[in-house]
Order: sequence, then C-alpha cells, then structure tokens
Amino acid sequence: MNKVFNRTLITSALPYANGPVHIGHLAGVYIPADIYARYLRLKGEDVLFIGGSDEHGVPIALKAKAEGVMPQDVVDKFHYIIKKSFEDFGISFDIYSRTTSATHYKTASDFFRKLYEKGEFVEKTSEQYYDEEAKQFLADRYITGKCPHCGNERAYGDQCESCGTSLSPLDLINPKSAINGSVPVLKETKHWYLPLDQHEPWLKKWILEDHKEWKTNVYGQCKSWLDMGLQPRAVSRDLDWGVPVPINGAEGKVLYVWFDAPIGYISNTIELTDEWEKWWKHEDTKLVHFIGKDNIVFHCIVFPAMLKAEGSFILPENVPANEFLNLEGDKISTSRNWAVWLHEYLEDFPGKQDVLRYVLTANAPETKDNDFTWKDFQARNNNELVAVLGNFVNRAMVLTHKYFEGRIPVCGELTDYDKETLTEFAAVKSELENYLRNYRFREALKEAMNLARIGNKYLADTEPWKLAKTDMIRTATVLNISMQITANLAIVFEPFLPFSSVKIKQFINESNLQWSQLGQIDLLSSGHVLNRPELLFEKIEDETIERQVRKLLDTKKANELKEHRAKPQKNNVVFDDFSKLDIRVGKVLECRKVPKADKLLQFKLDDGLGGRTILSGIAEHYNPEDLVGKQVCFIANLEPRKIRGIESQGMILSARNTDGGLSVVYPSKEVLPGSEVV
Ligand code: B3M
Ligand code: ZN
Repeated sequence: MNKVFNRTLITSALPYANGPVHIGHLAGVYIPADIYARYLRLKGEDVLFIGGSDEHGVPIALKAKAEGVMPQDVVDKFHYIIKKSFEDFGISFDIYSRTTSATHYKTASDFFRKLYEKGEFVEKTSEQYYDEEAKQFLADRYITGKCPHCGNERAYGDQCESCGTSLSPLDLINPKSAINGSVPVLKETKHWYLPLDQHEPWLKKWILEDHKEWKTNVYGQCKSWLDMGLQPRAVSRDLDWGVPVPINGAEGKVLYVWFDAPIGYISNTIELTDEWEKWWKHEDTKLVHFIGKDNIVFHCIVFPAMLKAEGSFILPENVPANEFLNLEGDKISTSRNWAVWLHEYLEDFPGKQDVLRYVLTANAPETKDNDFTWKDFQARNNNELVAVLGNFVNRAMVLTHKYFEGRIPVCGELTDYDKETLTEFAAVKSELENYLRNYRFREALKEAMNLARIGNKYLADTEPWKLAKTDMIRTATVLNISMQITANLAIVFEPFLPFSSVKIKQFINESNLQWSQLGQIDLLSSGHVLNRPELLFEKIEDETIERQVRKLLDTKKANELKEHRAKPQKNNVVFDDFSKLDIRVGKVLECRKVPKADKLLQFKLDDGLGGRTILSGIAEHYNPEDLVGKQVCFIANLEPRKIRGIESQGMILSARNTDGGLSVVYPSKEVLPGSEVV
C-alpha cells in the first residue's frame, strides 16, 4: 500500500505524572519523536507533535494515599516538573497538556459514551474484592497477601515482586486490603469490556498483512498477542480517581487508565487546534505513535480497536517502539531511584543537553535493550563531540578569523581532492534521510557525524595553516569549503543537537538555513562576516564521571539496606524455657584471631567466676584489639563445644543486622563481671 500523506501527526507516550522523567524516557520515546518532528518540520512538512502527562491510574492514587495528599496534588507536582524537563531538553512539542484537563474529561467521556451507545461494549458482572471498612472495591494493586508460588508475604494482587509471577487477586493467600489491612470480601460488580476477540480478524489483517514494515520487535510482539488469541478487556474500574464512567448506574466507577490515556492524544490536539479533525479523521494524515516496548499492545491493538469501534478516526501508520535502556547494567527503576533524572543531570551538567541527546541517540535501544554507562557518556563526549564535531567547527572558524579577518574568503578553482570530498559529502544526505524516514535514528546520527569526520579529515589533509605560508589563494579555497561544510553541519545536526545547531548558526552569523540546502557548498557567500566562535563542546574529566558513578553506588547501597527486611518471628516459648538460659556480663581480657579460621575470634573473659574462653564467629566484623576491655553479654550455661581443638565455654551475644552485619551486645551502664542479664 503506497498511501499519500499530506501531514504527520506525531504522538509520544504520555508519561505517568507520579515521578520525574529520566534518561530511559528520553532515549526510548522523546528524543526519537523529537528528531522525527524536527526533521519533518525542517523539510517544510505539515507536522504536529503531541505530548502530555498521564495523570490517572492506581499507582497515582496509591502514592497520594501513602503521602496523605490528594491525587491531584501528586500530578500537579510532577506534571510541571516533567514539562520543564522536556522544555529544558528541547523536546519540541506543539502542545504538552494533561489528562486531568477539562477538555480531556469531555473528550474521553464522549468517546466512551459513543462506544456505549453503538453497542461496542460487552457488560459483565464478576466477583471482586471489596473493603467493607473503606467501603470500596479494591484494585489489584490495593490487595496484598502471600504469594502462592514463593511465600512472599507482601505480594500484590497483580504481581509478586519477589518471584515476578503475574497474579490475580484471587490467587493471594490471606488477602488484605492495602488501605487499612482489613480482610476484603468478594462482592459482585459490573464492568464494560471492549470485546477484542471480536476485533481480532481485522486486526490480524491490518497488522500481520498490511504492516509487515513495522519494526521487528513491534511486529513480533503483536503477532504473539494475536496468535494467542485476544480476550475482552475491561475498560472501567471501581476507583475514585479517574474519568467517571459517563452513564447511569455507574457511580463509583471510572474509565480504566489505559482507556482514557490514549484518548489524551486526541484531547491535546483538540486543545491545540480547532482543525483537530483534519489531523485525526482525514485519511491523508500519517499518525505515528512513539512509545516504549511495554506500551506496544495498547498502541497496536487496544487503541486501534477503540478507534475502529468509534468509527470516524484514522489508525496509526506506524508505531516505532523502542526497547529499554538500562543504567550501568541494571534495569532503570523509579521506585529504587536507579535512574539518571533529567533535572538532576542538568544541575550537574548545566548547558550540556546536547551531550545527553547525542549519547542517548548514538546508543538508543532501537532494536534491543541497551546500557547507559557514564564511561561511555564520557568517551562519546570526548572522542566524538569534542574531538570530531567541535574540533572541526572550531578549527574552521579560528583559521578563517586568523587568515581572513573572519570573512568568508573567495573560493578558487577546486582540486580533484576538493571535488572528491564534496561528492562524498553530498552522498551522505540521501542515506541520512533514508534512515530518518525509517525511524533509524542512531544510523542517521552516525551519518551526520560522518559529515563532521569528512570535514575534519579535509582540514587535516589540506593543512591550511601550512598553506597560508605560501599560497593564500589555495588557503582561501580550503577555508571557504571548510566554512561551507560548517554551515551544512548546522543544518544536519538541527534535529539531533538543536542547541549546538543554534550555536553554530550564531558563529557563522547565518540563521536562515533550510534542510533542502543540505549538501550545497554556496551557503555562505564570500565576504560574509562571521562571529567569534566559542567552544561547542568541552572535555569531561574523569573526576566528573567518577562523581556520577559514586552517586549511583550510594543509591545501590541505600537500596540494599532497604531491601533487607526483619526475619519473621520464631514460635513463642514459655517463660520457664527462657529462664533456663543463664545470660551474664563479662569483661574481655584478651581477644585474638583463631589461626586458619576466617570468622573466629577467641575471647578470654573475666566472668566473675574465675574466667573462661569463648569462641565467637565475628572476626569479619571486628578488629580483636578493639574489643579488649569491653563488656559483653554471653550465655554462660551453654553446653561447652570444641571448635578447632579449642573448647568454647558459652556464647557471646551479637545483634545480626538485617544486612547481615554483626554487632556485639553490651550493657548500657557498666556492671560487675558475672552480673546476670534478666
Ligand atoms: N503512561 C505508560 C508509561 O508511561 C503510560 C503511557 C500512556 S500512553 C497513552 O509507560
Ligand atoms: Zn512470589
């Protein structure tokens, strides 16, 4: 199918407004979408780029409850933080709105009502857990209990985070309400379902036959969903946060967040322009959704089924979903604070938006998960941005200032080498555009960088600083060509590195450059006056990187501590059993390591009873000399045991930290050796 499109509507996933955005968001969704939008705009095409915050859903409601605030407070806070991060990184949305806007409530309600009236839903009553104290049905995430697979006591109604198994609330052993800990009861409730099974035949044809060109990761995921067979999906929930289900008899029910969120793309377009229908309903609009891989089913199957059921909307032409970006080998996680947050990055690297844009594009998880490491960040900055792009632009500018007072010199006759360079240069354009059109942004960036490499090589080979001693005419030609290449770099990097592109345009004192001029060598006419350049990029030192790595290590440590939980309590004992133990205080007279035993310390105690020897497995946690003179508690009447040929006459008490560390227990006021612990 070769459709003719007259405009492109670009959407990017609406991030949940329950936390700030991080590098994974940028790399997976927003940078690719922005490169695409900027590229099409530069070509003079009709483009809208839609963004916004996703402000509904259970996690937001839960977070609000946990913090004792209203959900609206949570999303108000993060919506503006997220919006600002996107602005700071030059993500060129035509609108960034939110799903709590009045327009969205109306659009989403109208959408639901239309499907309802057309008979596009199936109504079903089922039993779900209900909290009688809180008087509400419990979303899957609101129910905790014991995992039937691994015994984790804090599994959720949708998943056990300990063993990773997907659960349904009915699977949980001893379910409890997360609101108040009460035991929920099963109660009947009615919901509306989108019968995806009925949509399956056309979805199969539309995706599997008509969209074979979709990225293999996207196509593959769709195929496996379709092969498994689609099930009806509930589009409503019993919850007090969301767009109310707009029909009678649906009190206390809201639209499922994944029903209302994609409609947010439409609402935001409506907010932006009165001509929104042209963008959503005319067949000559190309609709492209930029998303991460966890959103594929919603954008390729569920939302298209909703649009089709509604009847007047177009379907997406492509859904170039990316895989995930990991951070230093671990999955990025908001709850574990394992992320590079955009607002924090800018505090640490002010003005270096383009460095991150560059690294995240060069290393984008387009076909497989990829890893962000600070070492790679530094290497790409120093070896590519500084050494290639920055170096070339700077040399061309400085030399032109030095030899021609900052004016573009006259281009003389071209040598064969000049012509070769320019042919090579011009050839890159079609490759690069081909990559951009096919959502292969890392390859496209590589080509753009090749242009800078060609320039760098040209300067290195022609050596104008030497030529200037003997041949000013040739020097003029070489620097004219170098400056034309510089102007081309301002054009080609605009989609990728918009801040640097603006800077280059300032250096060359020329802001009016079009994408269509890419490859031309008459962009700057002779005599044109240049401005003084600054450095485009600066070297990033080891210390700076080490600081970032340390910050992550600190996070890791803090997480490990948090993840250690207290052991479950042992069975009760009667008092008589307890009083059989004779626990005493002793003073350490001597303490030393036991040869060839890594863990053992040998103590000589003044126990008030004539002295005794005790072995204790705490050698990894103490220097023996630090314990000499200290008071310790010990079990005096434990049957003596021989360990490594030494008789241990009792046991010294230590507290075992939940992280495994051992800490010797001692009385808080000094007592006489032999005193009882009671
Ligand atoms: N908020 C999920 C996510 O951020 C969701 C995307 C909605 S797009 C309509 O991963
Ligand atoms: Zn489990």
